[in-house]
Amino acid sequence: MKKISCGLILGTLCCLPGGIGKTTAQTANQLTPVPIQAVTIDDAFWSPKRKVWQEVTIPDCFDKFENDRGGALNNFDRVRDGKTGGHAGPPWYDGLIYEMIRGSADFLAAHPDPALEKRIDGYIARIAAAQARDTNGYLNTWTELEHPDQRWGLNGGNDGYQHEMYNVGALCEAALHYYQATGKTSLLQVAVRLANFTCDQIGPSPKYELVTNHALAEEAFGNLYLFFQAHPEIKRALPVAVDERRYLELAQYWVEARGHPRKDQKSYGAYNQDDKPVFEQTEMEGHAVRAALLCAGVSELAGINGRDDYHAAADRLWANMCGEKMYVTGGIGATAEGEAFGKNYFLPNDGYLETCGAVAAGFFSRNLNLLNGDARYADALERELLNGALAGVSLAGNSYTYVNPLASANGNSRWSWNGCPCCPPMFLKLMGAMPGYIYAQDKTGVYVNLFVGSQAKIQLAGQTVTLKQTTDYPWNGDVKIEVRPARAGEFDLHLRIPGWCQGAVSPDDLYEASHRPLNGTAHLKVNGKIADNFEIVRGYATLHRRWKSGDVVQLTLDMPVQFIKANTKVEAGKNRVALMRGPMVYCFEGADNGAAVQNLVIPAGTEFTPE
Ligand code: FUB
Ligand code: ZN
Repeated sequence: MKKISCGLILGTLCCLPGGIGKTTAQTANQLTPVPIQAVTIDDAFWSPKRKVWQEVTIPDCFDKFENDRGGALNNFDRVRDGKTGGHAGPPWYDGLIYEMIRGSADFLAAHPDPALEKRIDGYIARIAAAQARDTNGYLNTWTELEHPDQRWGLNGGNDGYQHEMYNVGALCEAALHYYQATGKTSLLQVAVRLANFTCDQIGPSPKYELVTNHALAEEAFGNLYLFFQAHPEIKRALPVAVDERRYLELAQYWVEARGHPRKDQKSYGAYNQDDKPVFEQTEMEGHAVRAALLCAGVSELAGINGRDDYHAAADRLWANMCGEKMYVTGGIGATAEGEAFGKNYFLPNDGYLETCGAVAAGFFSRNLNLLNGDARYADALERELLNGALAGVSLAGNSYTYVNPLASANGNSRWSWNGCPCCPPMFLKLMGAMPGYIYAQDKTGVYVNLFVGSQAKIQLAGQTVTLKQTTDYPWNGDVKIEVRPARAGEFDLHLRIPGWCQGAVSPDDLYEASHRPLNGTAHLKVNGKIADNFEIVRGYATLHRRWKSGDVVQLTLDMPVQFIKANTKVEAGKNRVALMRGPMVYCFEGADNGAAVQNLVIPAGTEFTPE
């Protein structure tokens, strides 16, 4: 291996983060996603799983929601019919149905399924009928059925429990994703009516001064703004007025009013990331899902408003989450009490680690990857996709986890359904969205963030560039990318070099220091020849050349079995190692190891071989 200065290596990669910056509309290095609609997945690892999730998991969850405690969909019918009382499930059941629709919509976008689409259309008709009861478009079935005089938690209500803004946000996301999958605006109309009413009611005085009780709507309203900015024709075609700037203003209010006194709402303290202004927060605290979704929103909004205070808060909180409060699996939220983050480095092996936490952390990392154009955030996303979140659903696709401790001796196992079935919809949101996370782009190049067998058609520099990726990842590290521009042209191809495959890291980098530097290496060839003219920029091997159709890039990521040690400040990690190969964290199961699994000792010098 021949090293030269500034992290540039010939033949074999050894990456140092940092590098050349480019300026885009809002933030230097900002990337744009390549959407699901432009990507087709054909992959030995992911395709069979995605088939199970679409054909088994989605119907299984909808069936269970329909039948649980009187039925989540019946709540809408009861509102439509003017009934009172009898709400089934918790107040966030509306939101979970909307999340199911969002996740399903992304699967539909990749693989059309008329029966599933018809089923969702039926649900949308019931949701719209419930909304039609209220002249202002207000919709939150729990409040309407149980406490109609306590909207938004006012008049002695409990907004922390009612989840109204969470539900509104989930509705907006569902509507956008369903429109993008089907071209139908039925749910978008419902969402816009409720978003408009929310903007009428909530914000700086004289409106009700209320922040979200459970973050989610921050990012959703940011996305609603972006969508209508990009689609004025849809705005004009809707039978309801749209002023998208109001959605952005309210999303920003929800971020900026936290940690400040509000006339209509008591502070939720650290549990709801409300003890300090967001721009002064230095640690991820409180309910892990809420915290990570809030940060997903802050990072999304930073990409829209270009503001340094948003950007710095997102970067800082991510560094704390990944450097001091995250497990090797990507799990977050160590303590059952409050489903919350513990103190820095408090990472017991039987920690709580809700599936929703892994998903939310994945969304946060993904947004920072786009904001910063840096591969480390895609590493973190991949950690969730392949470990923290993936554990949440059985191979058969119809049983689920809520908590995912590293070690369990108490028969912790998957359930068929749960009193709070929040995790399966969150799982489907992440896995549904995954095809849109594989590639990204900026004005001059394409980024390969995930190694997934796939084909993408990307609009770049005035032409269509097709990339075809072939790989058996994560079981082996060979990735082949065929580059097919419509006509020969110059652009950059950026390939993520995963952190576990980087030979050198800076010891004072929090994230790297806690995810121990690994010694795997990566190798790169173009058209069969070892590449010697690339740079490592923000964790990507960047190839700049004049590409012609049929050019082939081969990336080989070594995958030795690695012993991972926790940061020495993690008490529970002392004298322990985790085993990883490539991006996968391995688990010893009682089924294979009997009682010995509680105290397995790996003799010095043990060599592992993959099987
Ligand atoms: O509050 C709604 C969901 O219930 C949260 O996201 C989960 O953590 C669970 O508390
Ligand atoms: Zn959950």
